[in-house]
Amino acid sequence: MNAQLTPAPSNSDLDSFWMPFTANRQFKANPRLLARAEGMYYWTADGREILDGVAGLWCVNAGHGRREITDAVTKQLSTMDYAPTFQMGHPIAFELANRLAKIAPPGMDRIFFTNSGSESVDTALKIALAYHRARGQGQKIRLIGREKGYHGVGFGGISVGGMVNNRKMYAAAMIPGVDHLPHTLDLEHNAYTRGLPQWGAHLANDLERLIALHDASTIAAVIVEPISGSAGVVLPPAGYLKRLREICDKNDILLIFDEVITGFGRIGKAFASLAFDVTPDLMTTAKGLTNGAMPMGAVFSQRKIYDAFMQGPEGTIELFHGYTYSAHPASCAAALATLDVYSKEGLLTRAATLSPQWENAVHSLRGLPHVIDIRNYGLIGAVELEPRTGKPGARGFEVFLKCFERGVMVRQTGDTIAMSPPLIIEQKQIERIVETLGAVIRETA
Ligand code: PXG
Repeated sequence: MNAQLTPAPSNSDLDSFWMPFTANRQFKANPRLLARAEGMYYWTADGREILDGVAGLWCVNAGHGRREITDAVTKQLSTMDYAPTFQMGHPIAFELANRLAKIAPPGMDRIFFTNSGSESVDTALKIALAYHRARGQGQKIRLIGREKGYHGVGFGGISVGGMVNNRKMYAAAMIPGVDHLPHTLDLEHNAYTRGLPQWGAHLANDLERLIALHDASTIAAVIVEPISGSAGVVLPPAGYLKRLREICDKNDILLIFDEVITGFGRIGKAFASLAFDVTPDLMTTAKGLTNGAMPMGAVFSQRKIYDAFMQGPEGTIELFHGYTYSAHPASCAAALATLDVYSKEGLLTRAATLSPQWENAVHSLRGLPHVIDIRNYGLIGAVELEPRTGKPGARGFEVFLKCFERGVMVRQTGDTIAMSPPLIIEQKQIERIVETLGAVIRETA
């Protein structure tokens, strides 16, 4: 095994890469280098096997090293490496959009391609503003996000997002006219809920308060993650998303679901909107779209929104927006092959089948030292630890590190440990993740 691996760089070789969302100095003093991946596992540069409890970064839903995807990308690159999609087109871009339309929530069959979740979010926000303007409602300019929301790192995304560290440095450049709903995490009422909390649907009514404050005529859209991932897994109380939908409908406000994490089978249906039976107007996706193998995102739009743009003279560009790599041929090939794998192996619904086992496994950690909450839905799980006094995040980081040293990769946000394994996971691997995490929590002061 070792022979196939790229040699690990020495510590001085690590200086030039300014790493994203990473404590660079701490990491470079004690690097964790992944060099190979297959199925449910990574191997480190020094040949250690690591069970992937997070699907890379919530994206490798069909497991690593899928030959079908690699082959499709290789074939596409050797047939046509790149083609523009501005005033030009290439067949598999249209094929992919048609395929996605078939699995989309009802009516969401107009699809705009991007390269990431962040770009999908900024695209959706722009479409929302432009949509109202196209209908002569150009005064609808406000965007409503939510506390603890994560919508990527573009200026639009951080403005509607609600993660303080992602916002405070850039406060001067936040887009104007944004307000936030309260988040729905409430340990006092909902700690250790299995699946959706029953308490808290009324928190959606805060949208009515914001409407009373700003007036519906100034509000373009509300954006929420159906389940927040980055904030440490925050679930929507039962009925909450439906209530948001009703209030938006009543007030001609677009509802945007950010499904970058929940899309492509993570919670047991193709999309959370299908699982929760609430259809948004716009839906942002990325990650699982290509199984993480190529960068790509997609914004799904209700046809009525697309149609609102298709007015006026036919030679007019209807939306002044797009990326050089929108619908990149290699990404389209990766996505088509990914959809084939999902469909052949039933992966878009497998999380629903595994969910009861997963739920029991993660909730078995209840009662361990410092554990203050456990949350789960589909194949998402989170264990929240009590922060050490004056050192928020320290206990969480230690647990993450020790799990990695014992061959299990989990994700840490503050003092919450989040898990979202590839959807191909087997019972034995579920047990190994939870046993390792449990053992580590037991011995972490
Ligand atoms: N929206 C949501 C809901 C996301 O979860 C993005 C947008 C941005 O996607 P890109 O592709 O631009 O990164 C995300 C990304 C974590 C973690 O640890 C989550 C994400 C990214 C990195 C880490 O929870 N989500």
